[in-house]
Amino acid sequence: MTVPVITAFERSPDGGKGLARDMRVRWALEEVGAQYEVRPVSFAAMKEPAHLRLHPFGQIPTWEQDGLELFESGAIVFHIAERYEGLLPRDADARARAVMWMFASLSTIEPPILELQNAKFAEGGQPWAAERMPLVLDRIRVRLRELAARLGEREWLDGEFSAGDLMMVSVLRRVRPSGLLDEFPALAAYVARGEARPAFARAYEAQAAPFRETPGE
Ligand SMILES: N[C@@H](CCC(=O)N[C@@H](CS)C(=O)NCC(=O)O)C(=O)O
Repeated sequence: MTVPVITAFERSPDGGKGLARDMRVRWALEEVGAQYEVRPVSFAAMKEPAHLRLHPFGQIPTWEQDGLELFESGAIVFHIAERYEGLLPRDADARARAVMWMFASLSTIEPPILELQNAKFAEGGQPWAAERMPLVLDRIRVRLRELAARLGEREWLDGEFSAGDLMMVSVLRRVRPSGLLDEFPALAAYVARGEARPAFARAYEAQAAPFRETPGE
């Protein structure tokens, strides 16, 4: 097996705060102790044929290893979790539930959070933007409240830490700048537990390092 190559932003809009989606892939790789290489891609290169052949939507992250090419952070993390030990339980039912939480993070929790980003950045200048914002925020609150209720006093969503938690924590980190996460202390603490994992710290450091090395850029 050759070392997998993943793609990441050459210049991340977040300047290395680990909100770009290569972070989830790096974190998964660090959790399972796999080596990997990172190929930075510029915004222009992402839309060129060579990258579009890998990723039809011209985005990061992607995965290349031994002829297998993947895009979609969820699919990549799932592939890592299946190929290596440590991110999915061996028990078949517990494994199915961990996968369920991966899907929940991406298809139920992430969409309203992305909508907030659209409302702020893509539609912020529209005359109706301010009027719409409370609706956008409330849709996120509904999901966070429901998720907090299910998490309850648990450390992780279902037993041991799994790829489901890795994806959920990654998705929740994206809403923290809005302040909404702090309205739900149990979820803020859950995210903090994820961030306290040594594998998270290694991944975070690796993605942040290039931005510190080129100050002012
Ligand atoms: N659903 C995709 C979303 C990928 C995505 O939105 N990637 C962002 C970086 S986090 C990107 O490449 N943005 C640049 C663009 O869309 O032009 C995934 O989870 O991998």
